[in-house]
Amino acid sequence: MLDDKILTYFKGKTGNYVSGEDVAESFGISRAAVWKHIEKFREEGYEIEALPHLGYKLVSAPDRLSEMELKWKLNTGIIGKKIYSYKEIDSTNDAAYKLAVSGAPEGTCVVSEYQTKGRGRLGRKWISPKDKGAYLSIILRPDIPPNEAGMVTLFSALAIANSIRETVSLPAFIKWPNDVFINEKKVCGILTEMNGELDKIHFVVIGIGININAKTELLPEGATSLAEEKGEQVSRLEFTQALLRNLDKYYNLFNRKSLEDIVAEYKKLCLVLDKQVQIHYDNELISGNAVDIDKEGALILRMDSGFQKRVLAGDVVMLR
Ligand code: BT5
Repeated sequence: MLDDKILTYFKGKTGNYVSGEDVAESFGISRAAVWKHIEKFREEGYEIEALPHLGYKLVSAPDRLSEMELKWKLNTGIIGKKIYSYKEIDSTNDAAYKLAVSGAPEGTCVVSEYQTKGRGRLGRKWISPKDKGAYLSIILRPDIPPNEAGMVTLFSALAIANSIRETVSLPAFIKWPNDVFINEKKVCGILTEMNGELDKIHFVVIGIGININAKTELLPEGATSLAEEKGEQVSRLEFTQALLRNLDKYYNLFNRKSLEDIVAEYKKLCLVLDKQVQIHYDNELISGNAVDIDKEGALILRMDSGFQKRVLAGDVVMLR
């Protein structure tokens, strides 16, 4: 789109004046047309100064998860090569799933500022306050059998926890398998959905919902946001870019079969290990000590009977 091309041009010259004539010439449009684009960018929240003899200067960009801003200096290998960004959508997972069915390449990312039907696991809802979080889904096409897909959720959780630690220096931990917690409150959830056959995956959609600047009043009980824990606003753009880069890094490790390394890192941040837990699994309530996580991402429970059980997914309640 011409809008994005012009913005990219301005971003490359952030802080410097660019003459209207230069922009007009570069894009083969009139100076009046340049002015119209500038007005539109301002409406979207870009701060642009205009001086009669000097031209235009981009001063600052809004904290929006637009395709252009997200891709700016992203430098990932696979994740986010193609980004579809929306102001509002029903569910980014539904949109990504449809794109994947119609052949979208792996790494394709759907991101939205708001979701009207954000989903959790097992038909639960994901509350998605407008312009306050990041709601995104990524398509992957790993060459693995379905029983290895659990690791996708695990490395995604690790990418999220590390992005939080790197960008806002908060103590993020993972509640196996798919929740990220800060100070015992849920800040992020992951919904991994798969399409495939018995022995082969066609694609996986990783859905990530993270509370960034939402006040706790907008969130369900027991939830928090990065801003609430940090005590200040957090750049959604910076965080989401860091997340895409970390997902790219861990997906590479996963493809190189460095599963032991991923699990070792995961275990350091995992809240449930060495704890007595209860898990709803296959319509059953089982309890025991969480003793390990294996290289397929399964939780190993030592039951009270002494028998060990491998659990692939479930809702964990920590007892002590
Ligand atoms: C999850 O499910 O935690 C996975 C959530 C995935 C959401 C993303 S957003 C982008 C993509 N598109 C979608 O439609 N979904 C994905 P689960 O473990 O089932 O947890 C759901 C439970 O978390 C709910 O029943 C609430 O108790 C709680 N919850 C809902 N919204 C929340 C929020 N914003 N923050 C923290 N907890 C929340």
